[in-house]
Amino acid sequence: MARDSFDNLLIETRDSGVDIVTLNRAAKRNALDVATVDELVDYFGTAHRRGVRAVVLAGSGDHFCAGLDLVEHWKADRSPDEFMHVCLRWHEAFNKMEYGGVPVIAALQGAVVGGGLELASAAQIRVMDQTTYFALPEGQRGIFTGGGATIRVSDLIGKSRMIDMVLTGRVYQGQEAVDLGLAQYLVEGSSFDRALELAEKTAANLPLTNFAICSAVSHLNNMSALDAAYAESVVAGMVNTQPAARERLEAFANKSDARIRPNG
Ligand code: 1HE
Repeated sequence: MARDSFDNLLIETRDSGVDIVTLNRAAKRNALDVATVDELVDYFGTAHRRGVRAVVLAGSGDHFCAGLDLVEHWKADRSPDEFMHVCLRWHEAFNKMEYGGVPVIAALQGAVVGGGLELASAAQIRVMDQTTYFALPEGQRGIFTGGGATIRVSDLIGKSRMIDMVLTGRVYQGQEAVDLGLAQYLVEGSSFDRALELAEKTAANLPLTNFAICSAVSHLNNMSALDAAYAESVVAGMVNTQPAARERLEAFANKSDARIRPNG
């Protein structure tokens, strides 16, 4: 990591290669100030080369993240140019999450709103608990999204629903949020426990395979179908011939590996 210690993130490293990264400003509902976003850039910018196999991204307290630190923004009375650079820094952090090649599993509770939803939507997997709710309150606050909601939230739920959320302040929660694609999992108990379980599972995949899943898919989705098919073949050429995969393929061929069966 570029720095020795973090003030706004708590980082715990497990033997499995899973890191637990917790937004640690519960008193401010984990609102994203400049310092926290800098720490996210530093952490996610180096996670892959530090050998991190998967990340659980959590928020301390009752809420995952309240979005942009509105008080910092109000006090700073920023110029357009200054705020454009604030947003570019957010994009740097979130792009490192989406394209960095390390699986990020977000454990969500309470408010996941505004920039908090933008942060969560840069994770590969989102796990909700019964308290989790999503909103884009920018419209009501007299501002606009700046951390990628126009891209990632639109991608998750479609442009019309995203526009409705910002225009009307509509809140999504529970099964409806899962059905729309805001999260992949809704649990009765702790979202953190399920996120950790999923992170441990993904950490057992080969790192190059995870790199392709967590970087190539997003890049390929930005391309034309023709170019994506070509680039997918190049990525598969590398990943599907990696020496580390031979043992797993041999186990399948020898029938010593478990078969895929339906649940239940
Ligand atoms: C904050 C923030 C914040 C809380 N910036 N300080 N985001 C929003 O519009 C959401 C704003 N926050 C809320 O609606 C609520 O705070 C919550 C639903 C998240 C939590 O409610 P609650 O009742 O538990 O907490 P609270 O009493 O509202 O706030 C507790 C403290 O956290 C209080 O500080 P204190 O010093 O008075 O104790 C709040 O000021 C502080 N706090 N949220 C700063 N967001 C790149 S563009 C992205 C654009 C956006 O993200 S817009 C969406 C902004």
